[in-house]
Amino acid sequence: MGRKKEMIAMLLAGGEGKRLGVLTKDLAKPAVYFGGKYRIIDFTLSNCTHSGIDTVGVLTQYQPLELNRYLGIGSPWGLDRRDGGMSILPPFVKQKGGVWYKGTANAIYQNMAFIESYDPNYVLVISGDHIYKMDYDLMLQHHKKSGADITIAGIEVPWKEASRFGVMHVDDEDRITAFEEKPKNPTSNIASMGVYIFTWSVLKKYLIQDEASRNSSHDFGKDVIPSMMRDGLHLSTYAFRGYWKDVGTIESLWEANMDLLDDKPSLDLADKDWRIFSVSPNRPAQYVACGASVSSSMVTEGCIVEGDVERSVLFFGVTTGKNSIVSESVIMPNVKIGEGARVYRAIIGEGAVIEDGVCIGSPDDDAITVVAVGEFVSNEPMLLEVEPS
Ligand code: ADQ
Ligand code: ADP
Repeated sequence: MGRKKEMIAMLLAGGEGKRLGVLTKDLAKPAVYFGGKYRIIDFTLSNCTHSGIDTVGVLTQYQPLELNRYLGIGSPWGLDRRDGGMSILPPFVKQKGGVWYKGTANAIYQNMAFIESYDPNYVLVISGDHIYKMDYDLMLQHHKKSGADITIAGIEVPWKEASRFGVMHVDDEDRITAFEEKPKNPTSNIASMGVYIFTWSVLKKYLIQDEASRNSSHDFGKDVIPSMMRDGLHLSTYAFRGYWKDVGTIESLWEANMDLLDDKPSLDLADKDWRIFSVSPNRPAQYVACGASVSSSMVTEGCIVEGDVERSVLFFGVTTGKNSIVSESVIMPNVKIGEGARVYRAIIGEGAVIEDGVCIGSPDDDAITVVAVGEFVSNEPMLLEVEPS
């Protein structure tokens, strides 16, 4: 039994990550590398730390091994504490005859006893696949002031992307007047960020009700929120104006990495007041050889650059051979790029080997090319092409 908490966080980290394809074959999406030094989940966990949230349940399911190992006991995020701290919550642990998490709402439902043990007034539900810096405490103040049953963080997204999200109509008082999950033809471009604050007593009632409903997919966006709307509950939005990206697709993962390379990136990773905590390997300093060049790029520890690197992110332990070109690409840890190889607009999975002289992608093509984790690419490459959306 924990001590009473005003608000605890439940971090959904168990989605399949299908749209990231070969990058998530053996790896949960939240554990995918991001921005040279990080994994995606570092952002949400660091947000919790900075927002004064000391109790976080991490719901895992799909390919959790490496994620679990990475999270450890939560020390990098200051969550290795006895009172609260981080708890990893896989399915099945509850009781005999447990089942896989059927959907996001069911995942929370199955962990109601965990939540109740802290007797919280509010529950923050967040995702492990978003890149952003956000103070959840400000959102909680907004939630308390409005007296809403649920507050959904919202952000304006480009119209062409709106159909990837839950979208909402809001009135002058931030009240949500309509909500639609991933509509084909969106009528609003205010997207739900999938960041929710629920008044726990209300959520509890709806989780129980949703669980009993036969034709529910037990998902927040598809089922629980629409049913709260239908019942006339008070749903409020908290307008978030900073940088936020759902990196659930190859294009968005690539774009979010490229965004870091701008002169003045809209997501400032150097912000001393909002550090993103992570676990970094202990490697020697990066080395840029004579005649090599690096521009507008992030090159991290243990890299050896002998070729040309421009507008790219190189994670730890990447080597690039003489006369090679790496351009507008994301190179995951320990990738080896051979002599004379060329890599354009690509994401190369951890530990892949690009042999001498191989060409990946093309400078004239908008599509992002992906090379699988550990793949060995010789002159007859097997590549997965992803069309830009
Ligand atoms: P999606 O991005 O489609 O939409 P969803 O598939 O519901 O999100 O997953 C949300 C989070 O929960 C992800 O981090 C995922 O890994 C995790 N998850 C999914 N299934 C899970 C399960 N069974 N057990 C544990 N974790 C699970 C949602 C909302 C939209 C909103 C977008 C914003 O439904 O309304 O616009 O997020 O990105
Ligand atoms: P405009 O869309 O014309 O620039 P505003 O920014 O003032 O106007 O927003 C109009 C309405 O949309 C307001 O009620 C505001 O609260 C809401 N709104 C604006 N941005 C967001 C956001 N990111 N998330 C949720 N609601 C928002």
